[in-house]
Amino acid sequence: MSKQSGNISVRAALLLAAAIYYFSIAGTILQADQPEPAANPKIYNINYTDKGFSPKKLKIKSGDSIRWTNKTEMELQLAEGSHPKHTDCKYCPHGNKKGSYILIDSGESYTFKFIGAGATSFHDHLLPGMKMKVIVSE
Ligand SMILES: [Cu+2]
Repeated sequence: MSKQSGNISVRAALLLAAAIYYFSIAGTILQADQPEPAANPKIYNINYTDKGFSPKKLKIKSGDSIRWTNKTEMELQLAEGSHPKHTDCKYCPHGNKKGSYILIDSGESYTFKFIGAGATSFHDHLLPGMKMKVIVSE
């Protein structure tokens, strides 16, 4: 092996080491700057029938969504919080104006994404006995 080719392979090894170091540092910085991605956010289906919500209790993670589908012949007035005001809602998809709700017509669906841990409840504002619970973990 000549002296020159020896120098080239040392240089190449140094460049490679520098590149590995640079990308490992860059990777660390990028990871630190980005918010932790939700691990595989999911969409959970809730059917609303004449018997009420199904399932009636759901445990999900922050970043997951619920899709309610109204399978009744009536409209569903989906409300979070205590009937009739709904102003104590935690996620407040309908806002937190007194008596506000999400209108889901017969055969239609509505999807909402939950951000942040907490426990809450939903009901049909027209039939407030029809209730369900949602528990959201981090
Ligand atoms: Cu209500």
